[in-house]
Amino acid sequence: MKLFSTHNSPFSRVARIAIQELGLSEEVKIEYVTVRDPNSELLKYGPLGKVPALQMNGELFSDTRIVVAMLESVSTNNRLTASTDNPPSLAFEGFCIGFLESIAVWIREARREPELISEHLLAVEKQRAIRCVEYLSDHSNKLSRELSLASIAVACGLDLAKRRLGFIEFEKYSDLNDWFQLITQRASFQSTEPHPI
Ligand SMILES: N[C@@H](CCC(=O)N[C@@H](CS)C(=O)NCC(=O)O)C(=O)O
Repeated sequence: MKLFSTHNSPFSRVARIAIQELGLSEEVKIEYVTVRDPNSELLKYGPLGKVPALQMNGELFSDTRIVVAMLESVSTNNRLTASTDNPPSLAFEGFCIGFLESIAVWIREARREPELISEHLLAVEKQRAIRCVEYLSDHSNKLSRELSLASIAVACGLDLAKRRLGFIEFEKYSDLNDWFQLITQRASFQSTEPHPI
């Protein structure tokens, strides 16, 4: 199995953390590729060109949740994704992945050429992040209960928002901040830290 990744994509980081937490580090080779590049190695495997992408059983699996679900299918460790048998967990997982996506949109916007930046979009995403952090603080028991795709996605989102945007709203909420400090001490998080830019 091969995971296509970049060093700084938060979605790739979720997949790389999942590989370690699922005990698959020996089985999955990580290949670092470029994105938004017509010469990207990844385009030899499929037209999408997005990371993470998992090559497995002759298929290229895209989208973080699908990648993590496929990794889980060959792991003997506990699962990370929520089951359809547990609608509250599944709803929370969808929220958490959506939160990470919104942070990625915010960062992408903030890093455009100054004349191309939409202040409106920045404000929309900041407001969304503030709302979501408050919601996460009210539901921090769901994050701390067990390691999950949901908790990994939120931690990667908060970590990147702090590093790239200086967004530290979550530090106001002690339960959420304590959980964040703890989860980011895990070896899987420490070894996948984004590079400075
Ligand atoms: N919803 C996708 C998002 C993946 C994504 O947008 N990845 C970014 C890196 S953070 C990417 O590969 N972008 C390359 C591009 O837009 O061409 C997932 O969950 O995997």
